[in-house]
Parts: sequence; C-alpha cells; structure tokens
Amino acid sequence: MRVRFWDAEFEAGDRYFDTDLRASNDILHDVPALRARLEQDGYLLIRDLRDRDAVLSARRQILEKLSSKGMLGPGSDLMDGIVNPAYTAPVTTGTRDNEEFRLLSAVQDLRQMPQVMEFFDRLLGGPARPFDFHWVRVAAPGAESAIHSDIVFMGRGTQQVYTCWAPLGDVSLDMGPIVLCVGTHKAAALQKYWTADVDRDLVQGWLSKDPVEIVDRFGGRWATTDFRAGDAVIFNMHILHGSLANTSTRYRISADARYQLASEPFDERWTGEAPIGHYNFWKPGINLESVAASRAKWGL
Ligand SMILES: O=C(O)CCC(=O)C(=O)O
Ligand SMILES: [Fe+2]
Repeated sequence: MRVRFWDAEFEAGDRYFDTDLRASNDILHDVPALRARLEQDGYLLIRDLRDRDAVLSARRQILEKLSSKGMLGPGSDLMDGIVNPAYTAPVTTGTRDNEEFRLLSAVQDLRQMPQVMEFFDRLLGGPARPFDFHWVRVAAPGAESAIHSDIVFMGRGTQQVYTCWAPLGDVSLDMGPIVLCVGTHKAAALQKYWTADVDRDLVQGWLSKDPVEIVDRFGGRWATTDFRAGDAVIFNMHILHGSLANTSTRYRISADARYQLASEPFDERWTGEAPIGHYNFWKPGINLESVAASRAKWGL
C-alpha cells in the first residue's frame, strides 16, 4: 500500500520506507536484551503493553467529546471515530488547544498503569516516573507531523527520557501512524540541532518536511507498522520521527507520554500539578525563527 508523508509517497519496502517496525515482545523479560536493542535501534515496539480495554475506555471518552462538538459523522458508530464532513476540524497533530482530552480520567489513567510502570522500572533499572504532562493528539484527515527529535521540546532534565507513543484505537497505515527514521539517533551531524531548546532559542523545533532528504543526508530508513489499541512504541529523545499523513476518513487518536528515572532531574516545564509547558513556543506575540535560518545555524 502507498503512504503519504509530506511531499513524499512511499511504497512499503522501497529504499526509504518500510512497515517493518520490529516488535520486542519476544525479549520482554530479558532486560539486557531490551536495553541493547533500544540503544541499537533507538526504539522498542511492544504489542499489547497496555490492556486493550483500558485504552478503548480512554478512546471512548475522547470520542464522546468529539461527538458532543458535532465532529463525528452523523449516524456513524461512536468508536469508529469517523469525521463529520460538514465539520471543519483543524488539520493538525498538535496539542495546543486540547487540554480537555488530556485531562479526561480514563486518559490520565493510562499514564501510570502498572504494566507500563513495571516495564519502565525494569528498563531503566530503578523507580521510573512519567512527566505529569502528556500529549493527546486528535489528528483529522490531512494531518501529519513534521520531522523532529523530541529533545528540543523536553531536554532540560536528564537526557535519559523515553517517549512512549500509544495509539488510542487501532491505527492503520492510512490513518497516519507515527513513523521513525531508524538509525538517525546516532547521526553525528545532528548534534547541534539536539542542543536546541524551543523556548530558549525560539525555534520551530522541526527539522524537515522532506523524508527523502533526511535519509539521503543522515542515513537510516523510515519505519512504521499497523498499530492496535494497547501497543506502544518507546523511543529515545534523539531519533528523528514524524507521522504519516492521515489519508483516511477517521480521526487518528494517540497519546504520547515521557518516562525517566524518578531520581534524575526533570524538565521543569512538564512536571507539577499544573505544568507550565512551553512558555514561549507558539505563544502569542512570540516570533519563531524560520526553519531555514535555524538549520543554517545548526550547519544543516
Ligand atoms: O503523533 C504524532 O503525530 C507525533 C508524535 C510525536 O512526535 C511524539 O510522540 O513524540
Ligand atoms: Fe515527537
């Protein structure tokens, strides 16, 4: 099947893209093997990390909100998340205006589920803690995420932080799942970019909307998979990633949270009862530098 990712179209198995994101369920109980794979590949895909029903409860709460706003197709099944063609939903994977989703009880419950905390305690070798803030994305058809590393958004504490991206519902390739450029977490040329901080430097954070350019320049290959509710992909702060375009007629709903050792320093923007979050990035009156200007500074 063909997928779209910004200006590129790929066929699974071509030079730039495949659907071979590898599951690590077979080594789930072998912590040294998990750590070695995370270091080598930059990510771990765990099928059914969470109980599917818990994830679907969170999905239901979000869809009830969407339904109450008239965002779902008239007469469609709530859990299918089909868009109402008459509703012009903002076409974004962004989270700027969606506190209401992230604070829903069943959505909050996902972050500290025992299966997840046990996994991170073992992986990190001590008591783990999530950021108190987490990101919920309701991506309408047409939405896609630009290519970036997470470190520039949340790099003020320890660098041993891991993103845990989870589909809140089944997410097929046409719904715009996350896509990782496997290998890029080791790209030496990105070092300067990785020292950026969107709130301090007033930069956009993303690096490119051209996935072909990324592979040609930094190596690696784009990889994703068909996701099911309950699955999770864990990745480091450096690996380049984005999301495929949602070319379906349904909302792509997902949540991403961050985990680290409780004993290590936290990025103060994302912890506490009401995390302050980004205080400059995309705030009114703040002009962010163009990506072209930032790239020139980073030697890219
Ligand atoms: O879900 C997306 O579109 C992007 C997610 C992402 O960038 C992340 O989880 O770090
Ligand atoms: Fe990200």
